[in-house]
Amino acid sequence: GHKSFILWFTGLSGSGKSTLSHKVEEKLYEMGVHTYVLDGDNIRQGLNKDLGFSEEDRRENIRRIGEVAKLFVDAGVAVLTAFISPYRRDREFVRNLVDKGDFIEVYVKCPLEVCEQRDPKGLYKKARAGQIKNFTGIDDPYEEPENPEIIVETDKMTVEECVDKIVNFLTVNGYI
Ligand code: GGZ
Repeated sequence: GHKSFILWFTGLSGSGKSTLSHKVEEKLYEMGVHTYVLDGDNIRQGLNKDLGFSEEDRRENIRRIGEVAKLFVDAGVAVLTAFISPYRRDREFVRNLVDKGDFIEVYVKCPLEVCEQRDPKGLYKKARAGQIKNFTGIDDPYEEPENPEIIVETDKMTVEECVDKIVNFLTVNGYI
């Protein structure tokens, strides 16, 4: 058996949160861990489609995701979340929703310049052109985690190295 927990990925758009959460999920699945990934595709298109990107809406986005993640933990599922979650106090709110140790913050660290070069959806370009307002890192804040359980630097490490660091943390600390 295994403990259920929230693996909370936070970082800029294009930092690699979605990629890493799905790769870690694959590894956990192979190890027999029951997992679920919450990301923009299944949350911002559904439950949270009434929310935008103001500070208030981002807060409400993260609050609802936290409450849903908590339900998964109650159901015994290891939940992985991939949201920018730019505000420290919103991430701390979720941390405090669950038992101590059940919230594992993963800072997906990558310089803005690198995220902007990747620009997989062309959103940074639009933000620079003023076609998207309040874009995180351009004209909206990102508050770096102060004490994340895990930091992965996606401009310096391969995807495989990042995944191994996360899975190793879970193993060494008895989560899996
Ligand atoms: C940041 C935005 C914005 C603005 C649309 N700011 O790269 P993506 O496309 O797939 O990831 C981004 C996603 C961010 O949604 P989150 O729910 O993760 O944000 S938060 O945690 O702050 O609530 C980006 C896209 O939505 N996107 N407009 N203004 N990202």
